[in-house]
Amino acid sequence: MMERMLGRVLVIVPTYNERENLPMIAERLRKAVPEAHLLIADDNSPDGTGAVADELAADDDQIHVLHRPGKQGLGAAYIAGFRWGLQEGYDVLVEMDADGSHQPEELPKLLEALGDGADLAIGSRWVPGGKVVNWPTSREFLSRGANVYTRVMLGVPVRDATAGFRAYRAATLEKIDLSDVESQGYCFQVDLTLRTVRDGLRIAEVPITFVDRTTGSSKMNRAIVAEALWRVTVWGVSGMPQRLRRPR
Ligand SMILES: Nc1nc2c(ncn2[C@@H]2O[C@H](COP(=O)(O)OP(=O)(O)O)[C@@H](O)[C@H]2O)c(=O)[nH]1
Ligand SMILES: [Mg+2]
Repeated sequence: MMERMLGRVLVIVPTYNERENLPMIAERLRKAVPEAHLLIADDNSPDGTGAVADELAADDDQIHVLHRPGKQGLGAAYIAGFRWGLQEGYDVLVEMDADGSHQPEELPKLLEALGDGADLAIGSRWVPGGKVVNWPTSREFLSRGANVYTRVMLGVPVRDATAGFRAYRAATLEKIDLSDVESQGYCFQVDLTLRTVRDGLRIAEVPITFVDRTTGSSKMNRAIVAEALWRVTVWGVSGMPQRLRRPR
């Protein structure tokens, strides 16, 4: 019902070596939000995830696959997915991980927030009601620290700016300029959050329960953390004169 009001929904799932998770997440999504279409953006995973994706798409005309030549990072995969989705005329574009950390059963809450007027709905671990399950303490520490640093440096009024379970209105992605996004790794999420805030668009944070993966392995690494730290620092320092003149 909510989906009908919002128009056509495309859920983009980036994959790199998620062969064992992909059929599970596709099935759960199709059940939880039957109207939504799924776009799998695979970076030519060595484990054959791309072929699994093709099999799923062959059996279901609401499943689509974007084959990318190689591992170019989460940000690049999403940009390609967004471009595909905008070109195909979807009204809502969702970001969701393949490993089950983002529960498709919670997607209706994000779509509701868009229905209530948000331009971007973020599934948030760090607002009241948000939770993480089975995450190692080190990862929780990293995520909380990254979010405190982001808030201090950028002044964005968001508790979970690094979150990767989100729903964008197509109009939001059309307004924020995607052509000059350089973020390759997970700081892509912060990048788009900042652009959304700077364009004066409305962000709603919806509490979610983030469940650590039980199959496959995380692609997070030091280079991804270093890129995020570097870029957030540069954005923060370059935006600071403006923020000092325009106190909130
Ligand atoms: N296409 C693509 N997907 C990626 C890349 N890096 C991570 N992913 C996917 O992004 C999602 C989140 O990655 P994950 O390793 O679970 O990150 P974590 O949850 O922060 O440990 C998963 O679906 C990954 O398969 C990449 O370089 N390219
Ligand atoms: Mg994960």
